[in-house]
Amino acid sequence: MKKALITGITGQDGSYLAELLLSKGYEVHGLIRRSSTFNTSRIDHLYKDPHEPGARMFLHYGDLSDGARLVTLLAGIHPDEVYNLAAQSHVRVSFDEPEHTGDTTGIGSIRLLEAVRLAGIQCRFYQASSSEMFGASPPPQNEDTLFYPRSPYGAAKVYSYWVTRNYREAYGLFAVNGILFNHESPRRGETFVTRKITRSVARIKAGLEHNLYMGNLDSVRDWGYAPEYVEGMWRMLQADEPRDYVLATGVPCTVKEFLETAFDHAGLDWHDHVKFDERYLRPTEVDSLIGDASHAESALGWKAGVDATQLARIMVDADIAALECEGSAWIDTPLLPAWDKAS
Ligand code: NAP
Ligand code: F7E
Repeated sequence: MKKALITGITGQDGSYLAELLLSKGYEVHGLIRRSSTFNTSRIDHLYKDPHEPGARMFLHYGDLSDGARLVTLLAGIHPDEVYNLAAQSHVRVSFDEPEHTGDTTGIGSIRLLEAVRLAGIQCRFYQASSSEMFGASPPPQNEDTLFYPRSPYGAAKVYSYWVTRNYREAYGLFAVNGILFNHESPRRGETFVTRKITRSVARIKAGLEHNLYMGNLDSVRDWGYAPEYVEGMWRMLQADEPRDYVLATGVPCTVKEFLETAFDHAGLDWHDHVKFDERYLRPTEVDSLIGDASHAESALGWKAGVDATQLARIMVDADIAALECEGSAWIDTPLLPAWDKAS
């Protein structure tokens, strides 16, 4: 049985990747942060008491800021594959917390790579690189496009990209960068724009809210469906040679177009509900990200199947269903926590 370690297992991608690897017969180990409330809601459905026979998912406390812990974990688990998905992943928040973002999204990766080296294990390593690294470089972007990050988050990801390549070249580690364009799902964090929109559509439809406050509606993104992207991550680690790959749909969509599709799908007109709030603008914006994933298609046989229009409908349906299921306890909670004004 193959063993995998996933950092960021409690996040959107970590939860789908854990599902995929369990379905393929892996033993899955996940790094989770200690928090004062439960933070495992995305993976609770996968969890079995480890005392029971057949349990194949094991969670370990740890943090990318704690290098010694990473060494002891790797030495204890001896994984065949390590997926480094943990990060402070919110671009707007990275302007508020640039040092923390550098420490986790950037230096965290070299702590993990160094832990692999110090633990002396043979494993394959996946680094969650991002289209945000391309920043101001014009589209279409592929593996050869110059990096021009436009945020502390993008800059931290560029650092992680290069140390991953360096460990491949310096130590012969099978280490790859998946350069993933935006990918979303009903499990997307509530402060990323797609989920913010679809969650709000559900609440407006239910009569719980009237207005949605947004920033820049003109930026162009290439939005795909997260479950398909974790399949691409896995394929990168099964390849014969370590290589970096872009995963994207190649289909551009503005924030405004996503809004329009999501509101239309619920029979609403976004013009009646969407208001501008400058606090959602970023000091520097990434105007246009449109990926060219042809290398992933030819070498890995990976191709995105769901585009932004289908995605918006999937997410609106899921948020409407969640609202109907969860009843009044959930309905009474505000759209965003009162302290979360940045995203
Ligand atoms: P996400 O939902 O924000 O999940 C981030 C995960 O990292 C969570 O499990 C979080 O734990 C964990 N984490 C944060 N700081 C940590 C730390 N210091 N130590 C250990 N764990 C920590 O992100 P995602 O959308 O799944 O994305 C996965 C990865 O891909 C991230 O590295 C992201 O930057 C990158 N990426 C994402 C996209 C996208 O469109 N989704 C595109 C390109 C690249 P808690 O649950 O405790 O907060
Ligand atoms: O913003 C605009 C905003 O926060 C998308 C992360 O997964 O993908 C993600 O980063 C666009 C931006 O994602 C609001 O200005 C307008 O142009 O959903 P987002 P992101 O910044 O593209 C990359 C690939 C990653 O790697 C990251 O980890 O939407 N926008 N109004 C808004 N964005 C937010 N969040 N909230 C608004 O109200």
